[in-house]
Amino acid sequence: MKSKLSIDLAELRLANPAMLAAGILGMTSFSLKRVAEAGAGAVVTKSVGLKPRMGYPNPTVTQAEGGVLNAMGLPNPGIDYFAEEIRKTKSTVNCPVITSIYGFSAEEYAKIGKKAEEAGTDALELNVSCPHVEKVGCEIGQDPKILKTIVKTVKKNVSIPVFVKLTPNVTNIIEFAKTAEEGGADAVTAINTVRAMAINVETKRPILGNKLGGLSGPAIKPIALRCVYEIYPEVKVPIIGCGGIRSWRDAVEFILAGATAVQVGTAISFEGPEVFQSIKKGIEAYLKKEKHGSVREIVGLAHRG
Ligand code: RRO
Repeated sequence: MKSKLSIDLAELRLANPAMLAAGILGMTSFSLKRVAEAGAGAVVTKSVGLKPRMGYPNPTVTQAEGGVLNAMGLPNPGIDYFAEEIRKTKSTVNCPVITSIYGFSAEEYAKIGKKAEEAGTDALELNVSCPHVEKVGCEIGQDPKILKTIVKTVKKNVSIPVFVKLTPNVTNIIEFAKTAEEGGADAVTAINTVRAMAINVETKRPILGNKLGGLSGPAIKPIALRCVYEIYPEVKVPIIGCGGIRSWRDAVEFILAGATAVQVGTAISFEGPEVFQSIKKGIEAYLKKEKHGSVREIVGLAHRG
């Protein structure tokens, strides 16, 4: 039975629209289970590649005004090891499990996607938008031709839904949302972090080990919201809003802008997984107060003339 909070995302049914964003607490089945038990409607893993990868030297994270700057550099144990974590997660959580994947070629994306599918993941989220890793992140998400090839190749090789996480570090994000849809994407996630940096005035050097990183948190919320609002009238596939969401009010803003679901990331570092309960309860109270029958009913309402 459909509840007021439940939503359909591609072929997935989520009990509520607040999902765990990739990159936060998504590396082990233990932490994914913790987030699912806290009330997330779905969980997305940390991005995983074909081979294990160390990531960048420290510092990899620093605070910024209104947010967090990171340059982790895609640290991950590789899909062969991670497949076991996917299996364990699937056997212990009762919400959809989405595996975030990255690769250095279309074939690599497809290979990783197939392995994740075999391990039982419910959907893939293609990370084509890491703002600071050469030849894999934005370089893919900023090139429509490569982006389309990757989405098409993955779609040909798996039968589970494929989401594409878009970068805001482009002039016109609509073009990339449309490209992902043309390639066969079942949903788009908007947005990954905003390319950014911080400098220590005493050492007179960039703070992050990698110098450049990605900004997340409340500081990017208006940018992410604008991206969702711009994409909504241009594509038919559902949009997953991501960027600075930390309260039910933020979540509702994204849904009114056109998001079917939202992802919560940085807020968890500050408030813990309990943030999912307050978002869920807040959306429910909002629907009641505004006399709306369901979340589905308010998707994109901010576009009314
Ligand atoms: O690992 C990272 O440094 C990272 C990734 Br994969 C990403 O997609 N976005 C981000 O801000 N950092």
